Amino acid sequence: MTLLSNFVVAALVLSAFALSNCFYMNNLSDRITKLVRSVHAEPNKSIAYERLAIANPTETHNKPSENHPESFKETTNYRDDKCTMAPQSRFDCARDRVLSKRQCEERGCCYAPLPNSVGPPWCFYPSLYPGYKLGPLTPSKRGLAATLTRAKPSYLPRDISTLRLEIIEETTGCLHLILKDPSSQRYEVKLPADVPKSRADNSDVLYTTEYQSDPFGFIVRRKSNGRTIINTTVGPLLFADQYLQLSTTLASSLVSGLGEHYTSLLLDLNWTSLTLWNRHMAPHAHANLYGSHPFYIVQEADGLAHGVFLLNSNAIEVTLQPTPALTWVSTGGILDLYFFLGPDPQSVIRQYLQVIGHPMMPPYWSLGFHLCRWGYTTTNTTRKDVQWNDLDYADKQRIFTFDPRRFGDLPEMVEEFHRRGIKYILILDPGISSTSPTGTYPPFDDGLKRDVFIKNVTGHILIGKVWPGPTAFPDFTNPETRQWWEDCIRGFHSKVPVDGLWIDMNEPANFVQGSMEGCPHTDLEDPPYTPRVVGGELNSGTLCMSAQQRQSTHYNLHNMYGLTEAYATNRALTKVRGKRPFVLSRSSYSGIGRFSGVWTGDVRSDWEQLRFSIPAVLQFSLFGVPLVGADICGFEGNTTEELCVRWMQLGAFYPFMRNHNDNFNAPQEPYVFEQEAQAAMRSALNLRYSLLPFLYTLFHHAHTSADTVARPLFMEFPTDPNCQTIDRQFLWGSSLLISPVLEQGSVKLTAYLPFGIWYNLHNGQPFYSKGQYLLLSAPLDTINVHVREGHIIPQQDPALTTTASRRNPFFLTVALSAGGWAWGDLFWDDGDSLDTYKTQDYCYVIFTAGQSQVVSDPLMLNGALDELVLGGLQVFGVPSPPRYVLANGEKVSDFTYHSDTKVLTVTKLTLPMSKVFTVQWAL
Ligand code: MIG
Repeated sequence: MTLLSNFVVAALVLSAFALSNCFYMNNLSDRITKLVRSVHAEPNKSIAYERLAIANPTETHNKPSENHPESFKETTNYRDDKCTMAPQSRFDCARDRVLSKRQCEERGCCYAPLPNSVGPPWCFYPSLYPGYKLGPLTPSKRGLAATLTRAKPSYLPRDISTLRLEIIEETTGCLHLILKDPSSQRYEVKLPADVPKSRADNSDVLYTTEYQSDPFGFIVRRKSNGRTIINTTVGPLLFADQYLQLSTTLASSLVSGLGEHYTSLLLDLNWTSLTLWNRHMAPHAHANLYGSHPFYIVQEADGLAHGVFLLNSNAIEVTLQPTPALTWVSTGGILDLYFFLGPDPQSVIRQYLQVIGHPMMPPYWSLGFHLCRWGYTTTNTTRKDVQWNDLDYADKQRIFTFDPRRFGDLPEMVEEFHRRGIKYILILDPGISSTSPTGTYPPFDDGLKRDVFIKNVTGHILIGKVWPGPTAFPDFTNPETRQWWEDCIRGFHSKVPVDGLWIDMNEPANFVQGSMEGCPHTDLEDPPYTPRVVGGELNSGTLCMSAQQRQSTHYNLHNMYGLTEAYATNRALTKVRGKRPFVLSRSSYSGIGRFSGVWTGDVRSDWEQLRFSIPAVLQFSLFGVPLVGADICGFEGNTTEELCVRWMQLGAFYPFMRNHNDNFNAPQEPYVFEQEAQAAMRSALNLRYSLLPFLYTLFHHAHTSADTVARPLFMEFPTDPNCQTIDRQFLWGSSLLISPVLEQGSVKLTAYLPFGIWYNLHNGQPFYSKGQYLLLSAPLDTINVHVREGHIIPQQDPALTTTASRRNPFFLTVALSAGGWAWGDLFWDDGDSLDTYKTQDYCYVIFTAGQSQVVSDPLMLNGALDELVLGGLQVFGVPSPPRYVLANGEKVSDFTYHSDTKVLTVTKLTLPMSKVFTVQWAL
């Protein structure tokens, strides 16, 4: 089938990280007063804990609270009194190891066995477990600061008894709190490339803060309604060299984030734990996977939301309990916490992305259909169809080479692709073969000379083992490495002009534990506490923790390996090609969306993995990585025809759409299936291609305003309780609702339609929903897509490639609201140039419908749209047959009206897109 044998291509631009609404604090003393005041506010409502301190250090402590006389009762039976909290409110005092009753009590903790060994801990902290004491809060460079001291060290090795607390009001919605060791230079995360700094604005902050002085704890409330967002006084703050711990209550049980894991959109709070430690591991439950995103978002009761980001790249384990509450444990670094007050879910994500960076603008062609597999063993097989090559191309599996026999004409093949408007991408693994005879493999020789590889603790290059055999690993935190990487890419590109790069195995994955020589026995390899990780040890499946990188040890930097490689690759491609880069990474860390898309790794070809690919994609949306998708039809194992059809249908709505298959598996390219299946796949592809202008516009908004592309329903309908949990359906932007079949044998599905009119995109059939579930029919050739009333979707007639599609006439799908109104927009540029938003080389057109007409309003018109026309439109919800239709004032004859569906269709228009146009219908 020809459609599939062609890829995508197109035209223009990447732009700048134009962060909206940046604020700097303009009047620090005002701010400080406000902060201290907020601490004093509402004394009667203040926290019900002993020794509640307010920020003013002269304030007397121990003032009984009228509301909670209980908490101040002096009692001789200290232990018992402090151990009586409900089991679900216990915080584990023995999470680092199993403790006997005696050992538990030696820690000063409570011991109270329960019938079950799973669930609430038996050894738990008493209330007011001794900890740090807060000193006076004083103005600092950026906000307020204080010293925390503890009288006695905690039970942890190398406890740090003095901490510095810093509190910064970054913006009205973002509070930043840092806890670190003032006396030593501990590792702190540096995100590659600066994120434009936020500035505080003048309006009032959305939060109030309160501090408990002894033991130190803090509370963050939502100012508008007093709701507690964070309360860390429920458990101790622990801060030792290799163990940092902080507990907090949660405002509700509706928590999402903390990826990358194989979970539903809402996390399970029933005494579960999630480890963030990048690992080469096929997606399955209870395992740390490829990426780490220490960020969560909580849906509050009334549709408001907040988020929390712990900027820390060490191994992190998060424990969730039904209290509801959460405990962060990190094995190093500092506690660098951001609180985002929203107040709505999309604002939370915007605030998070102000800290980690907005996503890149992808090239237009990268939104087309990608076809790939491991096992296209020659250029001849690749030529059949594909646009990607896996490891097969490389000579002895070494990157930056190609096999002279099987891939000898790779350069010609790529040229040929380019002539046909097809793009070409290939895989790069970071491991650099270290055993080729000197002089035969420049990437290694040159890398040695330039000192770009990660070293072991004795200062020699660390050698691990990956596909090519023994390999060295580039240290992308070193600027020289990034230059060397760019040089390698430039050299290879001069022979094989790849259009994008696929960076795999960058957790980094290693087939031996640590290194070929093992690892030294140190506290880094075997810390006092190892979070629950696949393989049991931090260095399983990766490098030694003691390995040396420019910025720090691998122990601290491990989770950032993929991010730093993505940064280097993005930068290199930009320089080498001078066009908008496309990078796809497996491993990820907060902020990677600025440089790269992500795929969800080695999913199995089965129905469960199909279903869980939706929450996986949606979570990456929350993490600022909108360009994401799962391997369509599944990677591991053989697919079935039905599964592959359903997966192509859902995959047509992954922001990143790629069919990819494991080596030796049965083929799953669309053309291998029966006619009926092919037809279903073709129609899904046509649908996606017709929607590319809309999808591209959504990416523009993600890039410039940190909007989400694939969007959870709760984000768009936060006050609808039915939307809180939905992760079998999702939206594109705010207007397209996608309801795929996720079960074998099903030809219908129950889908939720939020309140309002939803039009079936295929035929305009309206459904007036009260906010209800509906049984939708979904034969094998159908994916249900609904357009939300009040929206206009810009589309184009689909063609075989994105390049060809982009030249076709546009058409508009106009979904009228009950009152007859609708709105939509289009961002358009050449699809491939750098920074078009910054350089203003783009077009931006707004479409409005109302009073029986659709009008375009081109707000920005720089190139690109010049030759293009509006070829037609379909208007959903036109109450009665129009007597005539006028385009720019002239009568048109090519229109039809269906009275059963109330759809008006106008065709054969040729209205220039670069001019204002009007289409009217007379009722
Ligand atoms: O050890 O390059 O997730 O997409 O096809 C497997 C071969 C290495 C893992 C990737 C997969 C890719 C495969 N790679």
